[in-house]
Amino acid sequence: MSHPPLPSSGTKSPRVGLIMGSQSDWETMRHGTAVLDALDIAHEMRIVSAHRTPDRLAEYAKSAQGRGLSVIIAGAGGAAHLPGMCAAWTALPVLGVPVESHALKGMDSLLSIVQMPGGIPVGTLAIGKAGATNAALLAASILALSDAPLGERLAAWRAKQTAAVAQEPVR
Ligand code: RP5
Repeated sequence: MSHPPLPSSGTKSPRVGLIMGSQSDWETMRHGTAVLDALDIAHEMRIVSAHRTPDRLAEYAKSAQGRGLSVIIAGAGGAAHLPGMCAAWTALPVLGVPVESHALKGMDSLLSIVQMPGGIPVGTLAIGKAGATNAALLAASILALSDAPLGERLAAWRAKQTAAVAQEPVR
């Protein structure tokens, strides 16, 4: 089965694949995209549901490495098996972002993602915006191991963040 071209940042080949289980996850996962954009990391985004589009997931994950991706960020909520099933289909690093759910405030998502049985790892981040942000930063750190210019951009991003922290609180 073939898919239409994936949306990616710019014209460069995507190095990070950012997938989410539903359009409703975008509000969380957009924070990861923002960081990848800020660090000029080419990435693609796609809605891939482990249970609603299982064939799409298998095809996406199995083809990821061959298409040049180095890291996959997978965000999902509720019974969030997307990151784990993605990791089952690829040896690429998979970073899981638990999306905050309505029923259980994301605890269900967190435990679904973090409690992978030994043998198939998923690097699990925090629930929600912080997790999406940190997944992108962690992807950047992984890529920077073999990309010195990216390492410099990441260092500059962190230095800017440090400089933005005031010495005293505003009263
Ligand atoms: C999961 O179910 C998605 O990752 C999403 O977080 C959650 C709810 O999906 P929708 O019912 O909003 O499509 O598969």
